[in-house]
Amino acid sequence: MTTNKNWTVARYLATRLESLGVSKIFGVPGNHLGPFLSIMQETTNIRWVGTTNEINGGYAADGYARATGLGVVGVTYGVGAFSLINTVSGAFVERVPLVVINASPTNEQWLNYQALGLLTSHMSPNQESNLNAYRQVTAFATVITNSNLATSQIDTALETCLTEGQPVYLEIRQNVFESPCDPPQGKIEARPRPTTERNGTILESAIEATVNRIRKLGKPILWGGVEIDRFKLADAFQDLSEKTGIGFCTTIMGKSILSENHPNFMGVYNGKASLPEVRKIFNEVAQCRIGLGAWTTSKNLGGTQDLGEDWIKADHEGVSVGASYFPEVKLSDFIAALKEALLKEFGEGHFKQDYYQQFVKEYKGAPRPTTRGTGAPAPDKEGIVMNFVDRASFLASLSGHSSKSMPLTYDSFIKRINQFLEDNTTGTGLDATTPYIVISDAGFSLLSSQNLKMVERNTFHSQASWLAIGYSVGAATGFKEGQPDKTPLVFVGDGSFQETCQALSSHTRLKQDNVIFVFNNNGFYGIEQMLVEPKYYGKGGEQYKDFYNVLHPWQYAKLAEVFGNEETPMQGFVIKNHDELNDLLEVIGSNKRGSGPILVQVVVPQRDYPKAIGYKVREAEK
Ligand SMILES: Cc1ncc(C[n+]2csc(CCOP(=O)(O)OP(=O)(O)O)c2C)c(N)n1
Repeated sequence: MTTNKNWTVARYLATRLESLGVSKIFGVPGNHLGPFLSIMQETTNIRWVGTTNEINGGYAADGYARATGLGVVGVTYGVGAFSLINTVSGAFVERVPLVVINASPTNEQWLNYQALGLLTSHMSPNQESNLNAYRQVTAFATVITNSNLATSQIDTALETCLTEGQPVYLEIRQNVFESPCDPPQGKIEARPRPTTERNGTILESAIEATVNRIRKLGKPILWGGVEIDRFKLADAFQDLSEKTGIGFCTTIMGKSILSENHPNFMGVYNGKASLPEVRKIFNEVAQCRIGLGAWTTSKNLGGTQDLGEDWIKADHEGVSVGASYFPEVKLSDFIAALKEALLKEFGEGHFKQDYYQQFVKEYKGAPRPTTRGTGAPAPDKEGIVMNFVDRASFLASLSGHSSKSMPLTYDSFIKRINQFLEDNTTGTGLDATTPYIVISDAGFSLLSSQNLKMVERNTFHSQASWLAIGYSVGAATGFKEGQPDKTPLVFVGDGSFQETCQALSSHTRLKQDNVIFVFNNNGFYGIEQMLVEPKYYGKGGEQYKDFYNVLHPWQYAKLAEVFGNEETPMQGFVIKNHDELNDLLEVIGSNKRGSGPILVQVVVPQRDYPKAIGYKVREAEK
């Protein structure tokens, strides 16, 4: 048995984290954190990944957590912790398990402040300032001042983190790290909530109401969300869809919860900001909608606000069927019971139907414009291009090549990337795998990349609820460290990139093979313009341009020279048309491990926007 002498609070914390599978910790040190990092490296295999600032440290830890199940970020008190807090808020809102270690001044320094009014660097006169701030954005926050209590405080924090799947905050006084403590005892695990008799009764009522609603309205469609991933319910969701035959869409946040090769997959539904074809089949062909673990955030519901009587929603441990609400129903119980009830009532495969086929049939009466001269279908006034006959051909129409000299647009670029992903897929159907993961930032990047076809589960990531711009570039560091066998493809607007571009330094330093596509719409906060004054994007709209959306133009591709060097190279490209994109994709496809990240400045016209957000312009011009 190891004696207490060999165990310190720093070793205890690092050992506990290692036992939970953590192998990298991200952040920016300070003298208060130093002792922890030295002991951690001496006593465990966890390695420190220093990032250029706390924001990138927080996003990296968040990405690592999404990839592996737990992320850790370490910072120094005050200056570091307050810089970090935005990123932790994102993890809190989006239910990402993160441990924040905030190394604070020593007990003696705090006593000096009390006795003499002596403020040590980074201290605020308010001794609880950091703690109180973090209480707002974590599931558990505590200050460790004494090694006797440290072990139980650490264990409570870690168990809370795993159980709630949310960030926890450990503020640890510098002197405590080296203080002796007991060795770890027992295991740290998540504690699932029990299902009680009362839960069972409410579940039965919720299921009865749901089945009645489906019987009455007919033609259901599932809408799978992020909780399917967070609560590890992908198999149960897939089983429900397959056995009952009900087709499914996902939210943006839930994108890639299942393989998008699944024959029941109908696209990403994101309210008015969906592709118009997806919106039609989801809202008009399907007669009732069943959200499972899908949050009604603004980005998931793009421009729509209230759900009606034709909606059933199960999430946040409650179920609503139209206006009736059934509390304390676990999503896992609901999905399993719904499957049983639907099979009993309607039989296996009863709901199997290609809603796109039906849409094409019903839409026949509508005029079909053709692109002048070519006879090819052109978008109608809702942006629908009738170049498909069923679900499979609609999804296939989202990928393809373009004429070589054609300038890039958001949609034509993404269509070609879709083709690239398809060309690089191994295997078929649900067994298909891809060497890539996609990390998409806010704005037009997200709205265009929502239509990338991800053939493998959990290969698409975005911070689509909190939506802090710049997330993707910082998070890529952690995704890559957590999933070294995948290559991150990052899609980010130029404004978002300007927030966190220093993360490129970590990408090169770690010899990551990330590909960062910066959409360069001539230095413009496009989505902001679209939200405030969409007329800018309509005919003769130049006059509506808001001055505050204009960015300072950078030569983005040249940053490869700044952040790379001979030992840790990085390549930069500017592309303007499909010919250049094709050449670039050859380079990306053959990029060798160790040849470093690739930064691509993707030049698109300033007034271009993804088709999915076209409803804004149409509404503004009405
Ligand atoms: C940290 C943060 N600051 C500000 C915002 C507000 N905001 C949302 S989108 C956006 C503009 C993004 O511009 P860009 O990255 O160029 O992409 P585009 O909109 O052109 O696609 C801004 C400033 C935000 N979401 N997050």
